[in-house]
Amino acid sequence: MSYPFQIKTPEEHQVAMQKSTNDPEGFWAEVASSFLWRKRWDSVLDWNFNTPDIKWFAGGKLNITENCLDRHLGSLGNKPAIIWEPNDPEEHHRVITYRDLHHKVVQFANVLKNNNVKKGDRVCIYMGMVPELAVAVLACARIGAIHSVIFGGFSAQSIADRLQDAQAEFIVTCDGAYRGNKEIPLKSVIDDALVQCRFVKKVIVLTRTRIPVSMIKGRDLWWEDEIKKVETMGNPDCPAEIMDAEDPLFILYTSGSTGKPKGVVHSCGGYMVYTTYSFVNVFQYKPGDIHFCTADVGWITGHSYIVYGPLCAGATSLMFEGIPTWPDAGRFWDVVDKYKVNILYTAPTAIRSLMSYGLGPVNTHDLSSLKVLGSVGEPINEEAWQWLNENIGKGKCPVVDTWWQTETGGIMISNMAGITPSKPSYATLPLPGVQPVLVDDAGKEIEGNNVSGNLCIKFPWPSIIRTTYGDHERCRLNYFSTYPGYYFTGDGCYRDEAGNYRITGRVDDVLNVSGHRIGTAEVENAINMHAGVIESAVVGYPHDIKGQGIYAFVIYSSTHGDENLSRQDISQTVARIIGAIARPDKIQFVSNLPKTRSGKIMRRILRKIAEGEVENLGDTSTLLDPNVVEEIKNGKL
Ligand code: 7RM
Repeated sequence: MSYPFQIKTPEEHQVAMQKSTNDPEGFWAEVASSFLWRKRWDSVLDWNFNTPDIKWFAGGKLNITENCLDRHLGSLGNKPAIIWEPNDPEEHHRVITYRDLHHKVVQFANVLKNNNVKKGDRVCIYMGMVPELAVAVLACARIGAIHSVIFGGFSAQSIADRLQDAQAEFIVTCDGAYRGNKEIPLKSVIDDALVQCRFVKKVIVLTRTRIPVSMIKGRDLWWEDEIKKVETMGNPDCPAEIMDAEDPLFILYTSGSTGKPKGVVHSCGGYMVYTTYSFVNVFQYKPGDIHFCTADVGWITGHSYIVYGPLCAGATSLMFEGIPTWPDAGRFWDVVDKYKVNILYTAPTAIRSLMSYGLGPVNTHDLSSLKVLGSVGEPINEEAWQWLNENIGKGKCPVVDTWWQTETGGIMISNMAGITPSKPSYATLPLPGVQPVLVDDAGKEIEGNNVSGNLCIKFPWPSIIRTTYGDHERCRLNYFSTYPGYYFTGDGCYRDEAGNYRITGRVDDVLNVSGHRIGTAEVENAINMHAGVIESAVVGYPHDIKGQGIYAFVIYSSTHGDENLSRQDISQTVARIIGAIARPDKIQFVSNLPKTRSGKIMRRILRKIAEGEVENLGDTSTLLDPNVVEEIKNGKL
């Protein structure tokens, strides 16, 4: 596999940057030409950010799985597509070649068809990090069904909300999942969700942990039995459904500033082109390299840089079922050593957590295969950046700090490994075809360097969000109306003297906890479900490992009784309603919340208090009752 669009020198980078701004359509048409299209597009780009209405490669026809699988069979059939490392290092790993993967995807696509899944139907996938998760994703794409992967850490209630929003009638899950020393009963969580979702017709269950499950007659089916059925049917093929470039490929739910997660919709053509382009260029993937992205496929990073980007590029993608700290804090380095990993793409929170174990677990492994290190999910602090660079990369591996979002589909701002310079704590420069701008609160573009502002993008790129599922107006309001004419990211940003971008964090009510996006309103809603809670306000505060921690101020009805038990009850409620990832780190009981005369909670003040900044609270003149603040300050945890 060669990549005609791979940038190999700083000069080629210059050329690409210029061409992509002067002639974006010509630029992307050229990139797109090296993919497999059943019919070439009629027009490269039609767009209007106001409605918004964005079409890339309109009239083009393709199937992304033919690009990920079929077109590689000739040259890469026997090459590993997925290497799977199980949670338990004692269990056998698996190597799945492109031929194997093609076969499995075709088989499972036929299983879906046998169960009456049709093009455009929504299929919810709630599985652990097993190869069959990638198979299920690709099988949906094969037949044109829209997958909605839900991270295995979400609760039954979160699943039910997402099933309802997408009206998903089909589910693919596992009996259970292994994560470190824990076993998660996935099917049982699904069963709880389905009490509220009677419209679900079929649940296909893969065996992984053999934890006991309840299988409901007529609804629940074993993956293995369904595969046997298609095997006896004889026809091993499943021709790829020919999709329009703009047909939806998947929905992925993500948190915003409201209480309800949004179903971000990505389309087939543009997403394919952009994830592959960014994968090959940012990581400088070379044929034969082993790419290890430590994310879960339940997040966008896993969609784009474990499954679609690498597979479209004919790469070898390493999929890891476990966690960085089990059975010990050397697990990542063990995996790197075992498979001679060349590219390691991980998150600052994982790095910070591993840093705290010292160099013992690092130095007992051979990391000399590493060529490129990558970071994603949240700002990487300079200390973590240096640690990664020195102790993991031994000063020889470029570190790419990749800024992007669920909504952007692929990496937007990042250095390119070995091609453009890095700068610790800076994502640095936009990729070719990406046009970032900083705007002030009035929506006016801030020109020049050494400036800060709200990060917007002023021109479409192929994998931009197309809509929020079932509610296009919400997409417009969320991303395209704050600063008319621009896509607004929700992030604050600084641009240095050389034009490098440094993302400073969210400017809306979205938290980033261990690289996971969580809306403060979502957590508040969950806390308020608890019977004893009258009102709550949630803010983020700096956390050494998680990046941000969740701080909840709660007005509680019965202040008698054990406060710690009440805290645990509230925490349990949040885990039930959202999932364990949203459990508050701190819960402070208060008798009042700081409000303006019009009744709005002054989060700015709470944020300051949670950060430990109790002296300088800024302007408090609009406060209804200043005494409230004093009380909260005195009770700070
Ligand atoms: C890929 C992903 C998106 C939010 C985004 C930022 C933050 C992500 C970086 C970063 C600083 C980075 N998608 N973010 N990457 N901040 N530097 N390199 O994380 O939708 O889950 O989150 O994450 O705030 O808006 S996401």
